[in-house]
Amino acid sequence: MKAAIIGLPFSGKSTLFAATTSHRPDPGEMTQEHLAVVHVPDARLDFLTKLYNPKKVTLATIEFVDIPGFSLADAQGRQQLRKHLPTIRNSDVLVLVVRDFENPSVPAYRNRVDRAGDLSELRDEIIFADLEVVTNRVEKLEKAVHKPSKTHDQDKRELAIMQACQVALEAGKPLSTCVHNEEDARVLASFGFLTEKPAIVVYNVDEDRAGGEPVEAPEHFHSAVALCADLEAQINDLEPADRAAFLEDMNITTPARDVLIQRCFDAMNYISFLTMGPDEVRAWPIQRGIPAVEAAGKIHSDLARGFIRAETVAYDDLVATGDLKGAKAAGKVRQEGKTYIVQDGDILNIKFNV
Ligand SMILES: Nc1nc2c(ncn2[C@@H]2O[C@H](COP(=O)(O)OP(=O)(O)OP(=O)(O)O)[C@@H](O)[C@H]2O)c(=O)[nH]1
Ligand SMILES: [Mg+2]
Repeated sequence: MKAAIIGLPFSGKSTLFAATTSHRPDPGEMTQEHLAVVHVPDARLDFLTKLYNPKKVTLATIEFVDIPGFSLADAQGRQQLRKHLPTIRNSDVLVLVVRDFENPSVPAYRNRVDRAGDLSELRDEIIFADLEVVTNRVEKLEKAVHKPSKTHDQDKRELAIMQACQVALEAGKPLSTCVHNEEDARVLASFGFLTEKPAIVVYNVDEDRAGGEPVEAPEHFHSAVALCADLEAQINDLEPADRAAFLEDMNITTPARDVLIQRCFDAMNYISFLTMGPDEVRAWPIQRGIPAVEAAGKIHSDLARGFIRAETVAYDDLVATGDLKGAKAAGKVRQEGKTYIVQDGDILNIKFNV
């Protein structure tokens, strides 16, 4: 999973990126994109590790990419956004950082701190970026359907879909509202439209509000959160043993890093299944709702091809019964077939034959 951190200039994107990934871009590289991979914390693996003392423990990962700020006040700034569109289109989830802190030494965008105004400006620009692509496509398809061609029927259907997209965007609605069936999803998929991606808003607040105030997700956003990126980055720089005391002092229950990772997971509708054994204990991120055979395919295509059954135990049942032997004795180990919908925390042992 790849998450793009985007926003207006000086909203604190690189600071949030540092708080999340422990990677601080050099001051001289502020106009470049930065990429870092973080491990998704999963306390369940600790228990499994104690049971098996495996050679390897593998956590799920998320890639974060820090996109330089773009001003929407002039053509040059908007050009700046265009430059980074391919990376943003290639991401799965968007993290919009909105400034909500006073800091006289850092000029605020348009010289005022206005989180609602900034967010709506940002949102409009994202919608506009998609609208440009959709409009181009509509124009091309309108010409194409007037000529005989092998793809005529397909072009006509795509045109209808794209026209509906155009209407939605012009009304300020994201393209996520335009996906009603598999064909819509397939037609839109190759464009990497920004407004089809789940998006999270991070309000970057002053230090005295670092404890996080409840914030409602604005319409069409998956969720919103308030945090102080600057403080979180400083805490993240501390030795792990010293962090807890600081977090408590600042009334922060969960560090920004963990909050952001969890939000991205939730926005993508991801869960994790687990595998365990003496070689490796591992968390596997999957989309909620996928069947066991597809989950097996994430491990290796052979496991999907030769799938026989998934020996399954829920993590909580394993903990309650002590270990796999205990779980078996208590009748908690189930034999599930190809279509079984994998649940968060399921520990799977795929039986297969190729
Ligand atoms: N007071 C305060 N200052 C912050 C906070 N977050 C970031 N800053 C400061 O704001 C300045 C800009 O932060 P960056 O993280 O570089 O902002 P950015 O959004 O990456 O900026 P661009 O990439 O240039 O658009 C830095 O001097 C930060 O120290 C915050 O939560 N509170
Ligand atoms: Mg930056």
